[in-house]
Formats: sequence, C-alpha cells, structure tokens
Amino acid sequence: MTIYQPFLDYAIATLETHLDLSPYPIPEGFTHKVGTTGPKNKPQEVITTSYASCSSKLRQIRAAHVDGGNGLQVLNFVIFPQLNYDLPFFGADLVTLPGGHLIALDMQPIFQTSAYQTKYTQPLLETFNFYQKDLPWGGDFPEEAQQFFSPAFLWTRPSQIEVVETTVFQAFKDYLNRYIEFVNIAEPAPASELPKIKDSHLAYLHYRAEKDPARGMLSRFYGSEWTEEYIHKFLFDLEHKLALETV
Ligand code: DBV
Repeated sequence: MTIYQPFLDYAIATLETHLDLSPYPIPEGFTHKVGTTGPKNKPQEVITTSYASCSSKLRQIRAAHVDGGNGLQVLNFVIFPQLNYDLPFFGADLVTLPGGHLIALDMQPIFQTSAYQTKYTQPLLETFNFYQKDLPWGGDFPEEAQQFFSPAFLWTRPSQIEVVETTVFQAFKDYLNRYIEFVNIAEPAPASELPKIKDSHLAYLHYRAEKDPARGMLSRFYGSEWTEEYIHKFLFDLEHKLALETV
C-alpha cells in the first residue's frame, strides 16, 4: 500500500457516494505507465496510474498517482468544474521525496473578488485555521503561482510520515467533503459570467500545464514526448479539448 493510495480510494468512494459520476475517457497510454529510475545495479520501478471521472457539474475529476518506492510517492488530485459553474478548483498536490513531504491542498478560486471569497473561502476558514495549527506554512513557492491560491491554502512540508497519514489525511477528507457541499448547492452561472469563467479556467490550466513542477520528474522516467502529451491531453486538457470542441 502506498502513502497516498488511501487518499485516492477515499476520494473516489466519497465522490461516487455523493455525486452521479460518469467515466471520463483517458487517452490511450496514460492509464498505467511504467518506467525505471536509480542505479543500473539497483533499478527502481516508477509506476504512474491515472484515474478520471466527471459529473453534470464537474468537467473532469482526475488523479495522477506516482509510485516510485519509498523515496517517491505523489498523488496529484484535481477537480475541474464545468465551465457553466463558478465553483473553485479542488487541488491536492501530495508529494513524498527523499527529502520529506510536500503538501498542497486548496480550493483554488476562479475569481479574486471579495464576493467570491465570501462564497467559497469564508466557509472553509474555520477548517483551515484548525489544521494550520498542526500543519505550519511550507515556506516559499513560485511567486507567479500565488495568484492562483485561496486564503485557505494548506501548504506544508511535514517531516514525519505519521503527520501525513493522520492530520493531512483528515484535512484532505474535510476539504473534499466541504467541496462536495459546494458542488451540491451550486447553480449554473448567469450567461454574462460564462466568458469570464472560461477565461479563468484557461489561465489557470495554461499556468499549471506550463509550470507543472512534475515535468522534469515525469520526463526523466517516461521521456519528454510522453510527458508533454500526458500534461496537455490529460492532466491539464482544457485547451486541447476546446480545440477539439468536445468539452
Ligand atoms: N504537481 C502537479 C502534477 C504532479 C505534481 C500533475 C503528477 O501539478 C507533482 C505530478 N508537485 C509535484 C512534484 C513537486 C511538486 C511541487 C513532484 C515537487 C517538485 C520538486 O520539488 O522536485 C502546488 N506543487 C509543488 C510546489 C507547489 C505545488 C507550490 C512546490 C514549488 C514548485 O516546485 O513549484 N498546486 C501546485 C502548484 C499549483 C497548485 C504549483 C499552482 C497553481 O495548485
């Protein structure tokens, strides 16, 4: 069992329980990818598996789960709402490297207005403050990424794996359940808002695809051609989907 498999299992089971999910097609060659890393005399397999589904209000619910042994475990779990809802993105970036753990958990806003924060951050602040006591701020991260985060961004670098398996896991569950509550009460956005929502999704996805911190890591294991396809046609696929007009 990997560190983050319980997170993924919980997320899928909870989303299936509360939402009416449909499969989201995963392009050929992305569902399961095996590579190797490390010294020739002691190769380490790196297995990346993908999960995806969708619902009436959620365009893509997707996970990339990287299992590279004890020194490399990653779960990148992101939910992209349909373009006719003003819901935030649910973003979890859970990374274990030899140097320790990196945890990013947030509901990333599509608008940086106080009205939007009242609607989608305010209800989360009590939960955020509860966990921030045990999950101290993880320090610097790219300046250009900061525009995409909410005031409830749980960003932390725990040193003990027990903290990940308990406190971080509980925070992940609480954030996901709160997000499902937002989804259930969400109403379609007014037509006047649709162009702004689409632009915001494209800006966020363009940034994530271009600056994906995993690009170097994935390219090392699977080559840059496969990696670029994986990033642009699955992980952050809106531009590609719009080009095919199959959103
Ligand atoms: N990050 C991804 C995907 C991953 C992934 C699809 C498949 O978006 C993994 C895997 N993230 C990953 C790895 C690292 C990070 C780092 C492997 C470590 C890179 C390294 O240190 O070698 C949040 N993830 C990070 C960082 C941040 C995030 C802030 C540290 C700084 C950095 O390296 O960029 N979530 C991530 C992010 C945004 C977000 C950048 C921006 C909107 O929402």
